[in-house]
Amino acid sequence: MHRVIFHLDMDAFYASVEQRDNPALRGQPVIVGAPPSRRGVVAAASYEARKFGVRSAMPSATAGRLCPNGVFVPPRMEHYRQESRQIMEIVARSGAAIEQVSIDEAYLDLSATCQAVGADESLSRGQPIARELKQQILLQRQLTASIGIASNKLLAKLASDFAKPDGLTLITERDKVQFLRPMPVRAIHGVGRVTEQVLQQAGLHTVGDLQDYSGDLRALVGSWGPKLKQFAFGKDDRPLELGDEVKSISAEETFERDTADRKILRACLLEQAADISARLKRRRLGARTVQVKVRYGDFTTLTRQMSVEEPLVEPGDIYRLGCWLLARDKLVNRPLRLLGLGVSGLDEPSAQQLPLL
Ligand code: DCP
Ligand code: CA
Ligand code: CA
Repeated sequence: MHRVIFHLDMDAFYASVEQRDNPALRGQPVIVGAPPSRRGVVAAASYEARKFGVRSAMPSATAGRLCPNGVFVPPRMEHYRQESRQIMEIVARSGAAIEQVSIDEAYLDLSATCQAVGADESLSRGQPIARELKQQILLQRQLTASIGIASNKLLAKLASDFAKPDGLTLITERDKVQFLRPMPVRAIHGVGRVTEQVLQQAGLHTVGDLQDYSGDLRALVGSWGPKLKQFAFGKDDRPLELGDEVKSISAEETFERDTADRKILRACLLEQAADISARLKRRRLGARTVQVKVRYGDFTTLTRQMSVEEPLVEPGDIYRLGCWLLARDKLVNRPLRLLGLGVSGLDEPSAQQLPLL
């Protein structure tokens, strides 16, 4: 069986939704996030704003400096989640098996629909299907998506990124090794900033360098070495994680001013616990692990987590564990810039926690 995998990713997702909903924003450098006068970061930047170097996760103040004419728009999370559901419904109608990886992206497995004699013949059968899918999303949601087609997740993701926005890129089995060669090592799934540095110090800058490397990558990156080598040649057998289970739910807040005020922090945690609990209940889930995240003025970020036997659902329970984690490790030993609360280890709540009908 030849694998045919799509990676679909919406273009400048939050910013595009805002531009669609408000024609005055079209063609403008739209920056979704906190205003530059406030603390906080950029969530999304329209392609017009990116010309000025504005990027997601950049402090809004920096974005304001880079792009003085930027139009800052506050995020509307519930609206984007709603939009995401509509898009994923269209995606689901393609008949593919789907792994949604984030609010605006998904892997699709079209192997069954596209089987042909050869691997590359199978892949090219995906092309009209991808074109049609992009067209449906444009017609029904007035938004553009980029799609990558390849024989696995690693390549499909690189392909969707390749011709953004409104792109459609197919990487054939024949071309994949060449396609990867000029890419920076950072493009490889799993290579973060630390690994990138280690590789660069060894003179390995591009994926081509990795392909040509005759030494043992294990000496550089440990047991991950052989896998990294395979990735460098475009080999990746990770399956799609099917089913639409969420793995974690979290909330976080950046404060207007760094604070160690217990009253403010407790109120913040309580609100986050209520939000998380509501999302758990909507999905009829409980959580076995609670995590807190703190970030100090100097951007040092710490997380602490703790697991319990019985899945938690109620806001009070999640809140108490959060408070306890903060206290146990004395995390509020100086003012916080950000406080976050999250849950994972999601599972059905135990029987006694189910509300009586
Ligand atoms: N997002 C965010 N904070 C980040 C990154 C992303 O809030 N640090 C949000 C806003 C984005 C959305 O998630 O619109 C999707 O993220 P992407 O990384 O896919 O980026 P975009 O869709 O904005 O742009 P691209 O066209 O590059 O995919
Ligand atoms: Ca996107
Ligand atoms: Ca994305």
